[in-house]
Amino acid sequence: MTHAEDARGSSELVVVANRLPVDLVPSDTDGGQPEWRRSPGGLVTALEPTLRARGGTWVGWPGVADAEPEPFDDEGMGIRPVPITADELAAYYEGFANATLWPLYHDVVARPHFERSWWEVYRRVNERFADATAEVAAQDATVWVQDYQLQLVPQMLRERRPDLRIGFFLHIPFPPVELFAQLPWRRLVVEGLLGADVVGFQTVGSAENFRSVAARLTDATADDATITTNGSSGHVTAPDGRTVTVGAHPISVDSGELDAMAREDATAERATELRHRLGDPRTVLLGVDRLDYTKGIDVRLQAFAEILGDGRLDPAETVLIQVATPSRERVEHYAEMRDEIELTVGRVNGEYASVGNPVIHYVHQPVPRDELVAFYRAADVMLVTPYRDGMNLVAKEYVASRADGDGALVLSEFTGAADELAEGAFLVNPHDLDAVEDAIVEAAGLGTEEARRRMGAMREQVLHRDVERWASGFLAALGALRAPE
Ligand code: GDG
Repeated sequence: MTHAEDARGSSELVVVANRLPVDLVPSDTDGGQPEWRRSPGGLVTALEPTLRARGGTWVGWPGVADAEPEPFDDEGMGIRPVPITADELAAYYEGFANATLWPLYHDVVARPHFERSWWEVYRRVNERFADATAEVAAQDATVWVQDYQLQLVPQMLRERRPDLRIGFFLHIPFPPVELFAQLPWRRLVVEGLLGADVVGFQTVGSAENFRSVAARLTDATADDATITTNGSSGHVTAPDGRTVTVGAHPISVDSGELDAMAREDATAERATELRHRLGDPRTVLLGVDRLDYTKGIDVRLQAFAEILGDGRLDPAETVLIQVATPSRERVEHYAEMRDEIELTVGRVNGEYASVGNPVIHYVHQPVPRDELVAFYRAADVMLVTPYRDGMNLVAKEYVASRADGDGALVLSEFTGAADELAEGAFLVNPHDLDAVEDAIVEAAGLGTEEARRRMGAMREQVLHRDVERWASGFLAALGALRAPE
């Protein structure tokens, strides 16, 4: 018996993610104890109730380097921290995850760095997550591993605990073989994923890419089943003869809660007040993103500038709010991009704004969630223009927040969300600046009836397919729950 088998735990359901649903926050006072603080997010909202109901455990990093907090029970949900040192974070997280995999998986929109030393640390940290999971999982338990930081965990876990049902979900796109093949450790990554029983992706396209990559780069074979977002999956026979189910499970948002928040009088009042503060313009355009080069913030700023320059929208009657939340500031690509975006904002305002009336309001700070919902409600046109995005929750949050049935969405066709929102959104190719400009102008001039028709179609999708349904659909594919109706 190995040590891991010896130390078998009692959790029937284990979620493994880079971050825990709680953050360890250093104390304000000298010598005080650090405290745990809840970190909100869709994944947490969707999984917490199921974990609590089943006495499950969440395995993840507590959010601070070099800390080794003890495991604890959070109202029926186990919390199992995985410690990571500052040096490991630089190599595993900022390096391999965010400067190698992130750009590679997003169509190489920035050049990925391939660093041998980062790979070694990525492997070591994945092993630590697998060890921690093997310790807490009960006999025959279900384990659900999340995202690109932990792609080696399924296989490592299977070696330690062959009794487990293992699922993996990738939140970002899975690239076509022509790009994925650049990765020096490509075979090891795919074999890592094939350790799972179910591998889930945001879109049919990513699931298909994975099946062909597995067949081309490993000894696995793929069947010729058709994958759909309505529940049909394909299969890959792994090199060890196991069947791995590969499917599309598009993630979503807590639509009901956003809809309810948007309906509150306080939200409507804040939205009106916000428009008033902006000078009661005719059209408010909005972008909300982590400041990331994949999000195409530069595209929409450039499109907006040209539209004003061509006189297609009047700078005296049009305002763009761009919320660009600070993100990954220690990764080189991000610092460069921030400078470029801020330069463009300054330039466009210099050219088209009058004193006291900027045409672009740029916010480089996190906005509280209720304020964000008021922004969504205040915006006539939402701009979501990534070069590539796994899903893009902002698009779905905007739709869920339009309880009034108004508003228009300009959406890049290279987001996962475009697969579901094609009927109501203005779909654009973000590389085609003329097309982006046309879509923005058309969306801004949309008549009420057509706006309501389009928004109605999108709301039907988003309110029905919420994040709860996503989680239960994936767990059902894994055999851990009954399929949702
Ligand atoms: C990855 C994939 C996939 C942003 N600024 C503020 C704020 N946000 C919230 C948004 C939204 C979330 O952050 C961003 O989610 P996205 O889906 O748009 O993008 P990523 O962060 O890149 O997420 C993506 C997702 O994983 C889930 O699978 O959809 O494709 O890249 O919820 O609202 N929230 C608040 N203030 C802000 O300033 N409160």
